Amino acid sequence: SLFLAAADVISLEKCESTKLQTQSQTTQHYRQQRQIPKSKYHLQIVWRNVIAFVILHSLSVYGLFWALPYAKVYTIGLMLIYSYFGAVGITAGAHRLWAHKCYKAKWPLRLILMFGQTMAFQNHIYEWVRDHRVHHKFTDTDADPHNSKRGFFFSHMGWLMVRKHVDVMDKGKTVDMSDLEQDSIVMWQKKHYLKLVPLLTFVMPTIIPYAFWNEKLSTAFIVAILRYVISLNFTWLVNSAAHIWGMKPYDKTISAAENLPVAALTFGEGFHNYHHAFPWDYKAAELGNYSLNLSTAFIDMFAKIGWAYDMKMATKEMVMKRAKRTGDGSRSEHDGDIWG
Ligand code: ST9
Ligand code: ZN
Ligand code: ZN
Repeated sequence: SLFLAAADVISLEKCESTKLQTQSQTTQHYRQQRQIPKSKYHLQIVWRNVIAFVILHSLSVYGLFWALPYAKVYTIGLMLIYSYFGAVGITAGAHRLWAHKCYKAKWPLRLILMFGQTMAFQNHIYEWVRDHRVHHKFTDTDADPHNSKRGFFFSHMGWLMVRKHVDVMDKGKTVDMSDLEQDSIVMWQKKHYLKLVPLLTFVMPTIIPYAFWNEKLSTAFIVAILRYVISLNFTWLVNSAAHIWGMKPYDKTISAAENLPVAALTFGEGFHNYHHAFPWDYKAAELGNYSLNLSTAFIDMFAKIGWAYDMKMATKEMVMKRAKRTGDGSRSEHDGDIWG
């Protein structure tokens, strides 16, 4: 069925490689298997992923016009709840907690974030974080999984439809992942990901509306797909649009930019120039503007009950100093924030 085809996106190619290889053999084996000389790069399209994304996007267009308008209000409510938890699972979880260690979280919060991150179906936390740390360490080089120098489409979704550049594997090995290996919640999700992801992303949001408020199975299923595809595209905009368009008040030498529309669509992850300048700041923005940064609001809410703690934040002085040294001049000395 469809969701299994979608789950296949992550499973098939990996099964053989993970089972047969040890970590240290991977790159060498990968080259031999595909006959890639050390220096050369061949663009290799992974057709299974292309097909999966074409199907998912086609169903979403159908869903937007012919399923969503006929869906029951509770089904739409569930879609919004799913969007919220999927989003914070990525932003407050995979991104700010696990990839950048911007704050610490007690296990109940990590459990909530892990399930939210699974609902987002953007690879398991371990893989998401590894790719993201490699993106920060080698931004806009061949070792960057979604190198924005290769254009909007590649950095948006094209990178998920081709084999990775060998530099991603080679240089990616220098990234330390031992902190995640010690997080039992992360490792539990990694182990059970292929069962959890279809269940949480597609089966549950199809069955729940059918069982509890008599929604048509097909409507519930298409709405679940639509929710998934919208959240994917919003997320991908951080890698594409926010690496192309916007001001660079903190560092004009990098492609990452302050992109307000993207920030609004991604729970506050579009202040990307700031984020690349201060990746450890838990707000991922200079100011904690809740309306544009629902992820910061989420973390602060859990800080109130002590489940989130040790939040890291750049001081105004640090930010000013950096803006003066490397910024494009768009952050005035009097502003608290370039957006006023
Ligand atoms: C998705 C991810 O959509 C989106 C990430 C977005 C990030 C955005 C960040 C911005 C901030 C946050 C914003 C949030 C906003 C949220 C708002 C929400 C409204 N380092 O990958 P393999 C090695 S996923 C080190 O198979 P291939 C490693 O040994 C969408 N080593 O390479 C690995 O083996 P193992 C759904 C690395 O064969 C081996 O290489 N999922 C690294 O070239 C092979 O790795 C999909 O579509 C590294 N970074 O295949 C799945 N990487 O893992 C798509 C690899 O065993 N993925 N190695 O250790 C695939 O099918 C494949 O990965 C591939 C490449 C075809 C793309
Ligand atoms: Zn970036
Ligand atoms: Zn980041």
